Amino acid sequence: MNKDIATYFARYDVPSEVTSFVDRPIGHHVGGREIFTGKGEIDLLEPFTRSRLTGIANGTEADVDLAVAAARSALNGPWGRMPPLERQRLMLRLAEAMRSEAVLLAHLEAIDVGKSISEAGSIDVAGAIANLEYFAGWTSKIDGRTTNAVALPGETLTYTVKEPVGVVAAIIPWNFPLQILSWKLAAALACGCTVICKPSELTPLSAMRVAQLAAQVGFPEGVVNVVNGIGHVIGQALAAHKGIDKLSFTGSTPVGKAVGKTSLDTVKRLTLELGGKSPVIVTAKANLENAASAILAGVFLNSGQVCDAGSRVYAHRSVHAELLQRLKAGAEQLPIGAGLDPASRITPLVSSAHRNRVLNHIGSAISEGAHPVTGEESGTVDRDDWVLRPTIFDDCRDNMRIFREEIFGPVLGVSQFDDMDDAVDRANSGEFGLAAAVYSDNVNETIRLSRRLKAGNIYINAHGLLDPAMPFGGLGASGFGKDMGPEQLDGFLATKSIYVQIAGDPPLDEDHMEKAR
Ligand code: TXE
Repeated sequence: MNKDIATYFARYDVPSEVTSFVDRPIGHHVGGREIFTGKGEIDLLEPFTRSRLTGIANGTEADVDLAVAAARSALNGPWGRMPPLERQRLMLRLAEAMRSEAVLLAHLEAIDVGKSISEAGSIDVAGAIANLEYFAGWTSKIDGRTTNAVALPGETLTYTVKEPVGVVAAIIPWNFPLQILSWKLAAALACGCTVICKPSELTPLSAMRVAQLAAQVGFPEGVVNVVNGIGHVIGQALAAHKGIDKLSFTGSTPVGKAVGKTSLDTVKRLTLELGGKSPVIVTAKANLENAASAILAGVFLNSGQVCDAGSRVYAHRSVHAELLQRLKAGAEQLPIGAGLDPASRITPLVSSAHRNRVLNHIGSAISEGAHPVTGEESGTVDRDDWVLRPTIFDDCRDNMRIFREEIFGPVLGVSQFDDMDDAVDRANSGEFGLAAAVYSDNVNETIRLSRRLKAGNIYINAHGLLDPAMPFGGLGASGFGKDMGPEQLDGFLATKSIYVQIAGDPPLDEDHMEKAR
């Protein structure tokens, strides 16, 4: 093991099972076991030390073919024939296995993404388990319907059945690898599909562990597969593959569009959960103490690497100054440090390239005339690490990049408004529609605003709440289709309409037809 990693692990008493999990090459998980194929290895870096953690298999199209064959044969074999209640039991067993390995999984997220281990445990691991448990309950409740035909002559029986859509590819981003994996995996398994996951090449560890646990608790081989490798190789191969029936993607809007176009060539079902630039309206009637702390949590969680981050605040002129002062004070108190330090809230960004991308956005905000309030105010840092301090700009205008583009880092923009209609128009401007938040103690005002804001998820006096029973997904350039909630199930099901003509039915005579008219 690399010396820097060993020292880092020793400083935070990292359990031996974590060390043994990463102190070896990481392959793919196909057909119920780990395989080491592909073109060599990709270096996996730990974001706090910026040192090599391990190497992961650099998969090729041939590995995707292997995974598709394994997933198809499981679908046509034991998994396809398994009664729903048995599927439910397996899913619950997987959730239980994850619960008993919660410490390992939280460590894997913290060293892979660089995120706070406290958040990894309370949000990522807990959320992934809850999601599996919720969807396990759905396995036994997926029904078609019997309908009365309304225009057919004679006597018929008409009904629908819901079948698994087939082999599902899940392309997962690096910000919440375990949780977003669970969003796709749980619903797909509940519907009886088989799954090929492609984690981000930056963060493959937790997906590999979940696939191993699935094999250990008894999932038939080929039901849960993981193929590792570079996004534009493995992701594109999955999107183009004829043997895949459905693709569920979470990631950036440009890559989502490319993946979507490719997957249409083989007419796949598609879900796209893409970027956002979520507005936050703070009205004159807001409780500012609550608003400031929820806004800070909503934008600086996971060091700002959150798709529904509330990153552009519109504050009513009467509350703007006090809100800004509270945001500044709160941001400056957020503990900065290593992901493995349980006290840290702001931790390194996922990669050097991403840190530079975020810094570039900060530089643009400055050159476009936004007013720096706190954080990386100069737009340049002379440190080599990948940590950026929570940064706030005031006087942002809607045409600035900071108010138009997803930054995906610890950067918050603030602006003022006088007129509510104007605030709503400004909040609704832009291409995205993932989330929006409203802060007000006036219930009528919050309901009215929730109706007028264009976003898939609306938060009132809070930000970023997620529940397995609630669908998550966006409008506009934020994508389409839902993760979680019963709404997600349809994305993994094919509906078949069955018509039965009941034999011996006398043909309708003219008299009959006349009466019917
Ligand atoms: O995302 P990508 P990146 C946004 C965020 C961030 C920016 C860039 O703004 O700054 O995207 O991040 C796989 N065909 N979000 O470049 O590339 C990739 O391996 C098929 C928002 O890391 O979209 C990974 O598994 N797949 C977002 C996944 O796509 C491809 C979360 C997402 O990576 C591919 C992540 C290709 N050509 C980034 N290229 C959110 N909304 O949650 C890459 N991938």
